[in-house]
Amino acid sequence: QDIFLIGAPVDSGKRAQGCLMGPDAYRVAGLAEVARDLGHKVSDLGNLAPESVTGSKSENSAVHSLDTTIGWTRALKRVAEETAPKGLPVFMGGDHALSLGSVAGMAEHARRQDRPLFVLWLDAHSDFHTPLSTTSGNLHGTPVAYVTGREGFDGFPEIKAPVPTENVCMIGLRSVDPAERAALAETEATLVDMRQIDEDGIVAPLRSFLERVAQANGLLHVSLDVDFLDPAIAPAVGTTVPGGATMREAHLVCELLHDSGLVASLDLVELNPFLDDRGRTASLMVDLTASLLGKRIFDRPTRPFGTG
Ligand code: DIR
Ligand code: MN
Ligand code: MN
Ligand code: MN
Repeated sequence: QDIFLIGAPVDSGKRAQGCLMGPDAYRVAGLAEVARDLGHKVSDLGNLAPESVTGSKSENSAVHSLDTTIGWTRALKRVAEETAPKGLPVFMGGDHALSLGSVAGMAEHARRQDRPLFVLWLDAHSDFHTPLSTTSGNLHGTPVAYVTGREGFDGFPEIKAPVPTENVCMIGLRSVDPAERAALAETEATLVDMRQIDEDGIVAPLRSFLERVAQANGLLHVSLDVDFLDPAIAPAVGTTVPGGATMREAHLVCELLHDSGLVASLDLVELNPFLDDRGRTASLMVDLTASLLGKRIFDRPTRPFGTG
């Protein structure tokens, strides 16, 4: 497979800085080499810069860094549209505001292919705020709302084919704000919180989602937020929430994603190397990406997706 590494040092989605160092941390942790060792053809496209935007205003005075975030969204949407027809784009963040652009670009790519886009959101948070509903003013909490076509994203690029909420699956939820909870209740999104994972395991909901993607001949975008993982194994994130996914749950998700053959694009977001402990969070994110790209312990017969 052709893999394109896209450095996206987005740091405008929240106030604490440091995610801008993420792309280089992934490079130092050997992301390209690991993918090459698995037999892929890897090109590192270097780091992207935001388009220049000035004069944007929000009705919500809490919102900050709007110009910069719109500039990033434009740049990332464009590179996603250009890269996706040629292979698998891997967006090395950068905070989760980068997904405003990566998923918007993938939605456009899917529209041009006349295929539906599905989104798997691996995160402690639902990121379903709009610029009007956010109380933190942190736009990293808004990408799912944007790509599903919610109102309030004035100044952002138009999304011609919004992702239907029934095509969204969130796994790992344990921090959902009241306004997000209320808005999500009006949707058809699949919401898998940590309690459901505890009770039923992580495989059942993932497998049924992947089967739906396969049956629809869909393209799957995966957005992996570092805080999906338990902070004990992944400390390098500004928004740690205790009680997250374990090492094996996370690898299993990535292994099943590889077996599905459905992944069209990947975000690696919210890594803040300034908060890391001898690089172990960056290394874990690279290990998980390796599982998603085909690293396995033993070969085993692939259980087919899309056949029920
Ligand atoms: C949080 C953002 N709900 C907010 N969520 C985070 O500020 O609105 N996403 N940290 O990963
Ligand atoms: Mn997030
Ligand atoms: Mn999060
Ligand atoms: Mn919040």
